[in-house]
Amino acid sequence: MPIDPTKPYDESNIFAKILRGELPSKKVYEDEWALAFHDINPLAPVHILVIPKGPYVSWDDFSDRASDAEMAGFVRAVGKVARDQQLVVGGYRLLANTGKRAGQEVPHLHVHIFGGQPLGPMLA
Ligand code: D5M
Repeated sequence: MPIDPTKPYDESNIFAKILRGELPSKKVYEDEWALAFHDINPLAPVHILVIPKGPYVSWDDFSDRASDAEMAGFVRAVGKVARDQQLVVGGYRLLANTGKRAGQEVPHLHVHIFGGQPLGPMLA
């Protein structure tokens, strides 16, 4: 079910549980601001999700409420993960589904990193 953007942050969402260590993930990176792990249902040879550590429902919520330090830390983490995964030379794609029409399923902001193959004009 796509998320309902009118609802407050739900502490029981899957990514909140991963952040609290209550569910496992295939972690690739972690720092003060962000956690990155492999998507459970990869759509490309490299498909990683990067999430902020703070309780933000979506890109909309994050860009509205997060501090400058949280935003900078998160953006730097996304870039670092892509570099660490050797994606820069071949190229990669970032995607943040935001809200119902975009089909956002998990109500904790996540940026998808896709790479490892030619990606074409859009991923489904
Ligand atoms: O994408 C939500 C993404 O989250 C989707 O690609 C599957 C992924 N997902 C769901 N549960 C897990 C767990 N437990 N580990 C890793 N990845 C997961 P959206 O942009 O909301 O449509």
